[in-house]
Amino acid sequence: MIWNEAKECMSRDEMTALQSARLRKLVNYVYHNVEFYRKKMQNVGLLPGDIKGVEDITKLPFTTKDDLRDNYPFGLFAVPHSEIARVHASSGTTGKATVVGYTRRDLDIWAECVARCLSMAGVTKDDIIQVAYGYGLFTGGLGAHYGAENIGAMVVPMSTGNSKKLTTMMLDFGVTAIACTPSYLLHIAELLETEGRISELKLKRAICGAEPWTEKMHRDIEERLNIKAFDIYGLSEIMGPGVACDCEFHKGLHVCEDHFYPEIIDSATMKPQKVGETGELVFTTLTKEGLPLIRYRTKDLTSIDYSTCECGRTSARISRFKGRVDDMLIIRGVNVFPSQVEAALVDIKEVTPHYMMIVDRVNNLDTLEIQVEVDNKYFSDEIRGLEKLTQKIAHTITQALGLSAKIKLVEPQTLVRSEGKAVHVIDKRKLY
Ligand code: DLL
Repeated sequence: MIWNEAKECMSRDEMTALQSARLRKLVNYVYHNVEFYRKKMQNVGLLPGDIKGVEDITKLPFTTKDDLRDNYPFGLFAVPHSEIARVHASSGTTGKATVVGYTRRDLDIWAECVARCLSMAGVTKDDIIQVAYGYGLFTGGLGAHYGAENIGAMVVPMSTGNSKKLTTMMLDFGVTAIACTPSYLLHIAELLETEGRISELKLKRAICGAEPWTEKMHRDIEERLNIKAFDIYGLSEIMGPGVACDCEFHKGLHVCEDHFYPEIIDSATMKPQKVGETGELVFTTLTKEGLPLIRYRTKDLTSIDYSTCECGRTSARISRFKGRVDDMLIIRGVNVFPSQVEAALVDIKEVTPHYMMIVDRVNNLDTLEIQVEVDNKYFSDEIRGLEKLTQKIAHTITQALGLSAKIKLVEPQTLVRSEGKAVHVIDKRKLY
């Protein structure tokens, strides 16, 4: 059974009418409850009544990650703290986290959207599902967890970090579904191959997302584990996982359009792209109460297709992601901006502003090395000085990024100087 046929198989006209009604309500809501939006609208002489439907959406201002950062932590919330049931957070562009808040109703809708996505992937109440996204401030773990519970599946809340335990339980419990990042699943596949235990698996499907992956990687996961893999997309600002997911036909990810209105824009001109053309994905949250966002620029590059899918769903589909507009890296599922490293290093007086981040993937696990130029004297000093400084930088970086990195101190003038835009990242991960 499809989880929510009524909402996923509407005609385009019905969907547009629903979205328009919800948009009108939303604009009125943010105008009266979020000073940031009221001011933005007033600045361009816009009143809530000017927005009659989705055809007017381009009159509304955009929202960016910087807006969230500038209003850190709760400045864009539309309800008092007493109405917020939970917060999550992800990296901001300069080290400050992007904090997102949910009312009780937001959490229910989130669980429903994730449930829809998991159903698209064929998960039912008969499944035993391991959730191996991180639990905590990251939206992946709890987001997938409540979606799976909503379906009635038996949930094993693994989180990340203990692969041996994960594979043992996978085999002992007869786990039939797993939700985790695609790179982590390949790592799990390798472990099971090494142990020669693939044939004992009961695993049938995986719901993977939170980072970019290719068709080739998708096929590789399916073949090595003898399962079906599905692509789930989302971002914390909009909700978390469950904004979109692909079905068994894998012809794009179905967007939960009754809750999130998608647009594709040209990020240079900020004008809408033609249907089918690649551009930056922009979302307006149509039903969120805690942190409603208007025209939020995701920076993710994709295209959109409104035709009915072979599965029967009529919801708009976005294509597998083609990259990002900005320099955000996703390392072991954690969003990292080079500017965060820069901000962290500025506070350490012993280092120069020259650094290089080297990202790689070893045994399907992401690695991050940060090379930092330090004064020559540290190299002439006894070795203890160098070690102490390395530890100090490593600690600062872990605090700043929420991710550990290998720190390598190098002598002045070691790192290549760029003549144009400074290059601070070498990403050796091959997305194959
Ligand atoms: O990654 C939410 C999530 C958790 C999605 C678990 C799917 C599964 P953030 O940490 O805010 O939220 O990161 C959002 O991750 O803007 C994309 O650049 C990237 N991303 C997420 N899913 C996919 C995907 C979660 N399926 C950012 N394919 C987004 C490619 C993805 N990129």
